[in-house]
Amino acid sequence: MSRSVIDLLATEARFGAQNYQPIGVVLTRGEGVWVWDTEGKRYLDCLSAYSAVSQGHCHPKILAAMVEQAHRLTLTSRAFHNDQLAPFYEEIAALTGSHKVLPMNSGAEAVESAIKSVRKWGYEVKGVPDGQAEIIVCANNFHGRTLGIVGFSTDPETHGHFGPFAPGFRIIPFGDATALEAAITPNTVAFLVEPIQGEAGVIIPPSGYFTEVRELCTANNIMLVLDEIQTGLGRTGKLLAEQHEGIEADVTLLGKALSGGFYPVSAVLSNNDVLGTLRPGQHGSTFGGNPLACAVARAAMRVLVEEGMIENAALQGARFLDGLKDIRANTIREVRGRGLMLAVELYPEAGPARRYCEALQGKGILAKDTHEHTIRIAPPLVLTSEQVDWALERFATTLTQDFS
Ligand code: IF1
Repeated sequence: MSRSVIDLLATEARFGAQNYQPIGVVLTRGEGVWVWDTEGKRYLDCLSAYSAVSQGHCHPKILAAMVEQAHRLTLTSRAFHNDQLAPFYEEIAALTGSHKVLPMNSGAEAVESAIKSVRKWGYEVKGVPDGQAEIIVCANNFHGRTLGIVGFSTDPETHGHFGPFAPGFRIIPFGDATALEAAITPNTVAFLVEPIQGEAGVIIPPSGYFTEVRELCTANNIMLVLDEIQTGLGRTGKLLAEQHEGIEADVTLLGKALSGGFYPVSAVLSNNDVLGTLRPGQHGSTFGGNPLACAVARAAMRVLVEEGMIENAALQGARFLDGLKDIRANTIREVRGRGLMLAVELYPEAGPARRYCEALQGKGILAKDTHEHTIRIAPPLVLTSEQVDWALERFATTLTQDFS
């Protein structure tokens, strides 16, 4: 007999580091937009593992590619070549219009690798004095959990008691091009920013912001590094969120959906200059660029395009956003979103967002609160109109529910 939910939760609590506080559901199976708990109850997944499962749970073509590759060859290290790396480079470069690719595993590793690369570019190409490179970042950023990254987080939960931290970062408000201009010095090598701030609560910058950012970066010879780990690969209804403003980053970071949720795969994409500064022995990863990761990522990118998931994200995202905006509830302060990256911000008086997420769980929807008062909605990009309408009915009844 399988173990009870109570037993599983108690065992997790006993042995595990308590760095998460999950909603009380134990999942055991997934298919497309749906997941099932150990008791057989079905839920619409409105988190998609923080946008990593954009292609839908257990996508059959990604699964087939993974199994096929796992039977053949999984890991060689980069000490030797493997026959999946070249096609992976070729396909990701063609898809994104990039010149150079650095394969890593987690999103945070891609961010760290970008920081190292733009600093090196700053010293070797731009001519910044050694050890003086500055990188500009935004308040309320979220770029991952490693020490280099949490050191420039403005969220006390994220960086508190983890110091001391590395210097070399300047923090400016998000969405304010004037602040960027004022923060630039001759030693600035890069501006690292999310196109839409995810963890901050799906914060969309004012229109025209990234056009100005692009101009400032170009005028001052600064690398624009866009962290598209969450926004990239169709999530916002375009392949890359930068396309909403018709700009191009110098360095683009991808992760999460790059593997469709099967395996941690991330990548730094750049123009020739930035990644071009890395020489043998100066950076690496045991698992980065391994044949299993490459085969999985190739399939994940292929199905995203072939099955029209990017267009579908735009279409269903608009339907979902309109539907949320139509909900008349005095709990709702604001509804935001682009593509299938959506958020409902509640009035503080409505109580914690987690309570609403738990109520949604009861109705067969899994969503995640962020920052006390915001419900984040990010379903797989394979969602249908019927499923959007099904979800909207449940959001409407939950958001108008009286919890007092
Ligand atoms: C956690 C949020 C999502 C990211 C961006 C890099 C990374 C992430 C823009 C690092 C990761 C995650 C990780 C997860 C919570 C989460 C998240 F709530 F923080 F905002 F997705 F919505 N850049 N995001 O969003 O990627 O190293 O994790 O692969 O609990 O830390 P990673």
